[in-house]
Amino acid sequence: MAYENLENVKVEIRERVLVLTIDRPKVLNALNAQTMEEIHRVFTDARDDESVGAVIVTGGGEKAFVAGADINELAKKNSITGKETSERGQYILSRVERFPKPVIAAINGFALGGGCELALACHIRIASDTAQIGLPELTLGIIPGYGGTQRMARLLGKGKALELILTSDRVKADEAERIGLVNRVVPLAELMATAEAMARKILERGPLAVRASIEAVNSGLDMAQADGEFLEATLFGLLCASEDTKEGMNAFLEKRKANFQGK
Ligand code: CO8
Repeated sequence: MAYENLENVKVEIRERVLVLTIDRPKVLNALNAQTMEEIHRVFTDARDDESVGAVIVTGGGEKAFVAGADINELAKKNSITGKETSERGQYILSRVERFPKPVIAAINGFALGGGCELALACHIRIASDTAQIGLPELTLGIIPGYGGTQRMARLLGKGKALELILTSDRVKADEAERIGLVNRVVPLAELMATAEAMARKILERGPLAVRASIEAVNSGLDMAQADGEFLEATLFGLLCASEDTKEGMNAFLEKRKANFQGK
């Protein structure tokens, strides 16, 4: 059975939108190893779950999305276990990034360290006006270890990413929107409704095209542009053979709403 034996995260599916709540509010939803594995299990189950078309990731409680990796566990790492933990987290967050259905981070407070890295792995980030986002790892004498050095630089550019990493400064929501770290800022009370509305808008699009777009953007960023364009054309060609594409075109020509089946 899917989504079973979860202690540190909560799962709720509302009409094809799965809301994944990281739920350890006493420690501001810090990501211990068990929580990371539970996140991995939810995404693994949701990948094959046809009743799920989109995922929203958020934090339990009033204050935090996720305030980082659990420092109680980090304090015990040596060079071997530290590297292993970093690699495991990178793997789990790359599964989030490459998830074939849209993943929206609803950032409801502190998104720090590993929490910021989790948000960076999501496809779209919506923040509440109470959010504070940053990579404070250097204050602990470590560096971001869940892909943050790579994703932050790709999202913001090298200069801004290095500024935020080296200073460990937290940015408030309006600044995060200005620099492109989040897509949109809304009042806290409107956060989940805004994330859900965006998920529902994407659910109206052709699901195969949604999947192909995520793949083209993710894989393309790791390629030379000409190779990325080759991938784009190949995915475009594949979609032209799908029933969804025929339905999308016919619906337009017949002046009706498309009824996509994901085929
Ligand atoms: N880990 C463990 N416990 C935490 C964490 C955390 N990351 N963040 C907060 N807590 C705990 C606090 O210890 C506190 O517990 P208690 O009530 O028992 O004292 C409780 O949560 C509430 O926190 P505060 O009292 O500190 O709340 P404040 O509102 O005063 O402050 C802050 C909120 C500013 C968010 C503050 O809690 C803070 O600075 N937290 C740590 C933020 C941080 O440094 N995050 C980065 C962690 S390192 C990381 O994420 C590395 C990722 C890559 C790992 C690679 C694998 C090897």
